[in-house]
Amino acid sequence: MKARIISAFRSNFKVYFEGEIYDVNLSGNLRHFNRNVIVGDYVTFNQDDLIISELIPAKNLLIRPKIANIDQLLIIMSAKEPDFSSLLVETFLTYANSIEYVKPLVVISKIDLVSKDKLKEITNILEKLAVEYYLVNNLSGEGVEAIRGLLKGKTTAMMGQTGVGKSALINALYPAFNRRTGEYSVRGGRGRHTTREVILFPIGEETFLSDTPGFSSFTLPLQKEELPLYYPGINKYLGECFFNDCQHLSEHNCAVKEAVNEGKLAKTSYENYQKVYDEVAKQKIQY
Ligand SMILES: Nc1nc2c(ncn2[C@@H]2O[C@H](COP(=O)(O)OP(=O)(O)OP(=O)(O)O)[C@@H](O)[C@H]2O)c(=O)[nH]1
Ligand SMILES: [Mg+2]
Ligand SMILES: [Zn+2]
Repeated sequence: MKARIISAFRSNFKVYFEGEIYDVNLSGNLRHFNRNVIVGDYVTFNQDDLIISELIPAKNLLIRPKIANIDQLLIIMSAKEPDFSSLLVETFLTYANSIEYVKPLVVISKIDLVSKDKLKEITNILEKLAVEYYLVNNLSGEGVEAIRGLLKGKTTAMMGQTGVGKSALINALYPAFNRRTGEYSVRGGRGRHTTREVILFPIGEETFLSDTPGFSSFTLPLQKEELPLYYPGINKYLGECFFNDCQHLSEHNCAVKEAVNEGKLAKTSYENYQKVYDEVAKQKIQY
């Protein structure tokens, strides 16, 4: 029977199958599987002995958050606490763009904590990146219905720093799940994460929503040469520069640099790109 892994904690797996949740184990012969079974995977399991016998190849697989077979990624970024960071949104979008069959959407949370002007500043950046975005206040519920409308028939995961309100958004959408949320702390950093495990909630026919742990830092599992393909706002100039493999750095006749000069691409986005490029170029260990 084809079931879906909705929780994977150590060697305890829960699968969802036709409206029921089962605690299942992996088959003793782990060599069946060429990788770890993770949340979102489809597996074959036997209802009599509750053993997973087969891992069905996934259409996509994210490393962080660790989840398989998603259709959409909600990139959650708060307007404040923690502060909005265009560098981080662009980094997360780059990651999402690098994964096949995933549609990235940006959700700006905590819009109640900033002025209208500050919010305008944020939305201006997102508009120049030509990304689909939504604005929410998870505490009042403002903007949350628009998110609900996106979920039907899809598997949606969340991605974002710790404390941006991923779990709070789930509570705003589905109070019954009663997710634990954490106080925002300026100290932030490691050890302050409230959600610790990826979990997938079945919320309707073929519809799943995932809560995920946040990060305090994120390294792109990409090579520098891949950035021009995936970096938001920049990837659309692919093939328009003088050099076919233009990295948009010191090359002449570069369409990206022209776009910056013409105001079509935000200067900050281009500067972020350069920063991310340098960082990715420096990193030795790849996932
Ligand atoms: N004012 C305001 N506070 C919010 C909003 N969304 C979340 N919060 C608060 O922000 C804090 C962190 O929210 P969480 O939902 O725990 O954040 P998270 O992204 O799940 O964090 P991790 O699980 O650590 O990754 C909590 O105190 C929430 O009540 C919002 O839209 N407005
Ligand atoms: Mg959480
Ligand atoms: Zn270029």
